[in-house]
Amino acid sequence: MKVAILSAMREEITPFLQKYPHHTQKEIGGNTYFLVNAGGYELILAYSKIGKVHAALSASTMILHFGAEKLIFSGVAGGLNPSLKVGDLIIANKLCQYDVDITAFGHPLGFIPESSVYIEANLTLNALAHEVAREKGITLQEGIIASGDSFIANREKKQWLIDTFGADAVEMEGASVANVCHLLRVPFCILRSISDSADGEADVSFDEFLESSAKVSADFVEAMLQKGL
Ligand code: OS5
Repeated sequence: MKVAILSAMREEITPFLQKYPHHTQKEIGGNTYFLVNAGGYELILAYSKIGKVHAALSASTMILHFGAEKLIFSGVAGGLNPSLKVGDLIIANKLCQYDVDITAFGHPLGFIPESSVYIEANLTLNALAHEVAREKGITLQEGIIASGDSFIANREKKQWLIDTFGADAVEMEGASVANVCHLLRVPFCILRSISDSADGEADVSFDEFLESSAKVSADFVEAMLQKGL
């Protein structure tokens, strides 16, 4: 089975490249795609660069060019729900683009005609993630992830995301990947480990915990692969 593992930043995909050092690589559209056969899977690994446009291009390339049949996003996020601390894991049950605004036409924030505010993740992959978490004694929270093209480092914006979208975590790519996968009918799972709390100290926390939280997420994805997608 061809499985895509996508991250946004080099630091988020590096733990996978360390796990699977014997890869070949191909450049498309300014990104490098790393191809590896491991554990009975044909893995396609990449980091997209930051933001929704980059992530959508990479997800599309992984599916339409490389033929990925399932996609897992692995990386870090800002925690909005106070129960999420640095290093904790969250999988999205649904995702929204908080920066879509055509409210001038009477639509709710985040809504796009012929689409919807929220895109739902794949129940089977999420159930597998919960099963892995249970077996390994890892706490895995499921919740709403809000995506937009801003690094949130502000208490008021954080509260707005919670109040407006019921969001538990914030990042800059997940909802665009979810949209691509939904439209191309590829089951996906968005997994993130918390690097910061999207507040006034977020930049410092992010720099400190990017690497360690990225590894938490990557280790969990590896366990999902071992369990069997
Ligand atoms: O990919 C972006 C979203 N990620 C999740 C995330 C997040 N998103 C929104 N708000 C938060 N509070 C979040 N916490 C975690 C992480 C990433 C955030 S943008 C980080 C940019 C860091 C950076 N900028 N320049 N460099 C690093 C140095 C550099 C220079 C050249 C080439 C590469 C890096």
